[in-house]
Amino acid sequence: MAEKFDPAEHQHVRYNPLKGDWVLVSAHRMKRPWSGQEEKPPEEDIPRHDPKNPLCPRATRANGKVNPDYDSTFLFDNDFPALQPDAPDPGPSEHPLLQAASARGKCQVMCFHPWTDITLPLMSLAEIRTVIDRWAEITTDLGTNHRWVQVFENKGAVNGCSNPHPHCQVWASNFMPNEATAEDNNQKEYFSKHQSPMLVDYYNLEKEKRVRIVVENEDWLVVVPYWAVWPYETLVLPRRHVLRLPDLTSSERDALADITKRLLCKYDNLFEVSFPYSMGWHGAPTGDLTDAENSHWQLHAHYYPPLLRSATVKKFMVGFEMLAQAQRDLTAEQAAEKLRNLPELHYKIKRQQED
Ligand code: H2U
Ligand code: ZN
Repeated sequence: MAEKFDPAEHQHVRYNPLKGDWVLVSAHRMKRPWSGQEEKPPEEDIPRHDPKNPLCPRATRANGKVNPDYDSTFLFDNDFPALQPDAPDPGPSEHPLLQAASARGKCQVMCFHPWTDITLPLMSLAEIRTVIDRWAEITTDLGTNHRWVQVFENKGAVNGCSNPHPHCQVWASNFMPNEATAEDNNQKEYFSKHQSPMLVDYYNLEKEKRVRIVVENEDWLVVVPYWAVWPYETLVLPRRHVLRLPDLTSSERDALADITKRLLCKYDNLFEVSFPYSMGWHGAPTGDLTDAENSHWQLHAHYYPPLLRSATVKKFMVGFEMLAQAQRDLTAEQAAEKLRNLPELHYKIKRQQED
């Protein structure tokens, strides 16, 4: 008789309906020993205020401008923008193999808090709510004349973040980036087949199955998606069908602050370090596409953390992943269970309470 399939033991591929690609799941690989590269754990003794850090209140930035003495969030134009509003057009392509197109846009940076030694999970719910309101405002503002407004946070040195001060970036572009285009096409196709938005159906499915849930409240659900690539990747989904961040109601924003704090405390508690990740929001396109048919879209956030085994061993996306297909070493269900079972009280607060 053939052996019964066990996803935690038997390798298989899973389909990512948002991106339209596949991931190889080979959970038994976690058993192999590791003698490869180890990263430095994140720095613990960051000063609260560093006058030499260009993101701090009153500090001087690279362009010579002095930051205000801000006491909440602080938004400024990136001094080294990858997208500028006025780049000249490359003109018609001379050959189908040498295609270029115009790229215009705007890049901003938003500090979450005046303190350098704080991160989102350690901020109060009111402070996180302010960050959410700013994200929505920036989306509205830059969305008036850009097709795509990408709000993202790059956290942790292991993840390429250049500055420990809590902040996010916003890159707004006159074109749809690749990830946005793939999600747009795939959600559109699903909607035309099923007459229902993909991620609204997915929310309901995960609420019912209950095997990949990390945290939930009345308005939000966080899961390790069935098709996750990064070891502890999560997907943040609203209960209601919502196209973009500015469409969230006040109570949905409060609930988002709650779910964000709970998720990020769990992340930090996993290896008892400030957990590195890249996160970002995806919603319906904006600019001249704002009034297009967008009902196939559902607002969501992705968290892509690179750590795998410990605070110092990350997942390398090299070799087979680069040349063939993404691969993961534990199942989405195993990762969700691990995160779900972690306490929601931040380890630093717990330590303070014990002292
Ligand atoms: P990251 O650590 O996520 O790269 O964010 C820091 C951003 O802040 C980065 O994009 C900008 C950098 O260009 N920055 C300024 O705009 N001015 C400065 O004086 C320092 C950093
Ligand atoms: Zn997405």
